[in-house]
Amino acid sequence: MANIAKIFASRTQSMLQAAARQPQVATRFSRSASTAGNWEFIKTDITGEKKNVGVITLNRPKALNALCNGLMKEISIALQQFSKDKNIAAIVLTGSEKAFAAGADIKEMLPNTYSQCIQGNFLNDWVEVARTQKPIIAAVNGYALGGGCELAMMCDIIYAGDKAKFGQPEIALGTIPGAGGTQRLTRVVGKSKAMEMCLTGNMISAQEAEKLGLASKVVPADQLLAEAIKLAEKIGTHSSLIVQLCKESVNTAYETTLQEGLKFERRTFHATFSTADRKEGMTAFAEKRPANFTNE
Ligand code: DAK
Repeated sequence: MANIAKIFASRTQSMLQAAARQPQVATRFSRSASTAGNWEFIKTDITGEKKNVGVITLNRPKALNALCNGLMKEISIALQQFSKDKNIAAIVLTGSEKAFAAGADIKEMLPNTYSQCIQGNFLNDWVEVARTQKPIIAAVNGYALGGGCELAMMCDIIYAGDKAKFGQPEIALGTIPGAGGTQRLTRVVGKSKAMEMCLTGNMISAQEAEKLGLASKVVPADQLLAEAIKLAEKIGTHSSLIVQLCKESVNTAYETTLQEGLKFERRTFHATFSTADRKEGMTAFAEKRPANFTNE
């Protein structure tokens, strides 16, 4: 009990501090967003009717968007920029029609030794995706293999194009998944299916991914990005402060016991009663009008 209360108090405090810092950071970011375009491995865009959806497109077509260090660094920077932009409500991460990402870059990894992996903090930029506080939707067309599948699972929601393929083929390379394939996948699809995928390297279809709960929706490939942006816009109609709290609460389900998670959820629910947006949301309902959230 004391433990969960402590976790909650420190998370809430850091969230409130982050929220308090946001306006100044956002002003700085609006400039850097407009200069975004100097990327080598990705493209970024701000879209949606209210220009509140950030899109990151992996753009390394010759290597099927293999996730080299440079690409992961750029994703990490783009996410930090979108995080600091107070106008961005949600982020969409996507690839090409042939590949979301065919995994970490095998040729780049090939010469690494054990001591280099440990001492060089190997693949450190990968942590940024799961650390991002705003919702991230993975829009997956084509291959999402190895690190590509893991990258999608670090996002909050996966939409899949109807020809998408998910898999953890590391076993065939003489290694094992290293960015969540044995952990996040197992929590989502259960032990038997995760074992089967990780031990055989076999791919599953978009339809199977949806059936297993790995993807929340399958749409025709050519409509995938539009559908993902529509979803991001829907999320963007709500209070971004409350969306952030809600995301954190759902994620807590993966990281703690049921009792601790329920306690965290209840305390977070109570915390919404200290916000202007909770009051506005309920007032708007009672007055039969749309809510006008201020993210406070
Ligand atoms: N890395 C480097 N290059 C790749 C690549 C990859 N993962 N996947 C494809 N490519 C390159 C190919 O080498 C080829 O390049 P060129 O030969 O033309 O120069 C080009 O992309 C086109 O590929 P193919 O010719 O193979 O295309 P196909 O349509 O015939 O086949 C395929 C598509 C996706 C089935 C095939 O390319 C394939 O099997 N790719 C490898 C998939 C794979 O094994 N992925 C897992 C990689 S290991 C960690 C974080 C992450 C990871 C680990 C730790 N930490 C944070 C610690 C992740 C590890 C992995 O992902």
